[in-house]
Amino acid sequence: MILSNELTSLKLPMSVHSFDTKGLPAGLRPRVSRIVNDFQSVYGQTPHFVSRSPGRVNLIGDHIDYVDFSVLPMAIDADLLCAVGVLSTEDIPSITLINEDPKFAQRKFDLPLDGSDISIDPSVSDWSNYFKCGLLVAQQHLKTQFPQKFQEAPLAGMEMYVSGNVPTGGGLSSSAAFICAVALAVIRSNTSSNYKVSKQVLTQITVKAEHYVGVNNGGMDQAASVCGESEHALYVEFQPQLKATPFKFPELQNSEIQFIIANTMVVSNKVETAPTNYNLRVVEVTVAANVLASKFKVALQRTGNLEKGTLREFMDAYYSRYHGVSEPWDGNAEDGIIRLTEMLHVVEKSLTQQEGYSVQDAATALQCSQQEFARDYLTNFPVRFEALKLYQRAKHVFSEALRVLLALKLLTSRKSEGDQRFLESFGDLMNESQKSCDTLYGCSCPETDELCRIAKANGAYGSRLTGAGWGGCTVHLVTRDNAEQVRSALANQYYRKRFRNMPSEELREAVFISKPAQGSCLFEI
Ligand code: NG1
Ligand code: MG
Repeated sequence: MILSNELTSLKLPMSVHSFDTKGLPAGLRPRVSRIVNDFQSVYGQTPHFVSRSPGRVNLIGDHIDYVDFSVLPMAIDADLLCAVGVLSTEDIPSITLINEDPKFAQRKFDLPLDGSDISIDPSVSDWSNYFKCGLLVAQQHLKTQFPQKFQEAPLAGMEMYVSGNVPTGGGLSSSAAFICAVALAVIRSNTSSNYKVSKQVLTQITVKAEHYVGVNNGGMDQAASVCGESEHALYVEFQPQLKATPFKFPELQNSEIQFIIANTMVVSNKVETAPTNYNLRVVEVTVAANVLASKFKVALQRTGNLEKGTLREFMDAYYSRYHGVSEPWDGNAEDGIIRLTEMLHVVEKSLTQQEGYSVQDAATALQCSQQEFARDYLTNFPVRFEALKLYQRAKHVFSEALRVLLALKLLTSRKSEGDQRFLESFGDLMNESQKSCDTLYGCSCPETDELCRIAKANGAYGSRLTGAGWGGCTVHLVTRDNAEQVRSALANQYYRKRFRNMPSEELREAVFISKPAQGSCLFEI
């Protein structure tokens, strides 16, 4: 199978035969040989192929992908490899999963013989659930591509050996890396080696995979994991269609831009905390969009990521009604900056700031009963709350979307600026993003704040949480010249203080300099 880029602007052949290894991390070849050997020793035969998908770090733009505003992540070297042996069609189609890390216990199960969907129980937290998510979306893809073959027949069975080095619960998207590698593996196991799947399609089919384990996520992680390019940040747009455009970091005169990733070591289990954290935020921004729509007497299109409408749709509807601009925002940065700035004024003057909205308040604002409100907004995914902070959440979303556009402008029109000016301006945007995540979105934590404080005091230009937050990882903008100074300050003032005897190997995994890496790929063995 070839993972082609035909539908995106990215170039990278994905079959090992025409493999450009330049963009891949130096450590990958030995790891691929090792996983092939490990597969042989546990399954007694050579795997047919190895699929790979990396983790990601988001430079700026958190908690806005699910309302369809653009984000700026990059794939990282840490990744997930799946070595796969495909069972013959005569065998009972079963799946065996073995993970190199013994904390993920071996799993084995049969696939439904009639081609029906495999069941996933989101109330059970188990690594095989993520496998099943990847399998399910790949199966749906195969059913639409080859209905005669897959509509009522089982998928091929697989023996899989998994090896990953993306920290779990660390905000670097180990879940997306696993799901994307699995989806790629399932498609490869059930098609011929010249079947083509584009990166855009692989991203599209994996975007909603985690919904099956109960997380109402957006599409940033999958886009970054699949479409990553070495030396480039990715500008990921979700509307009018999914598009990942690589941008090279500007070259500095005597130095180089680098990013440090530092893990708070506070593990945030997204599935368990979703009712008060992630999914609740999705509800809050959805209610905010509808309250604003009702105040300004506009209708939301409801054609975007969220069934009940997004803040981006509110922006378009408002613009159409009050400025006579019926075309939705097309992603143009200048136009976006004007529209988002106006949205911030709109939020300021029309949403209640203080206590937030009770169910009663929200129902009144939406002119519906409390029961109708609960039915429409609170049932798809479980949530728990006392008050919905509509003002704070909407203000974060519009200001964060604005910062992404300002960051993009800096990346693309830097020539006239000096290096120092660029670093400071980009860093300021990251710092403002952190402040907004903390004070308006409530997704930071004391450990994140501490890492950001230490990094900035020791020369980082910008520091922020990355990904969902509530723990997990932080990202810091540095240059080649001061990277070591910032890294060792973090090591001494955070890790060595809190975890007295942290082995140096673990320290290297907790705080490291990261380069943009290549996205998903497949090695035929
Ligand atoms: P992480 O931190 O990788 O789980 C999550 C969402 C993203 C995005 C960010 C916040 C999943 C799989 N991913 O990322 O879609 O919303 O939070 O920007 O839940
Ligand atoms: Mg995740």
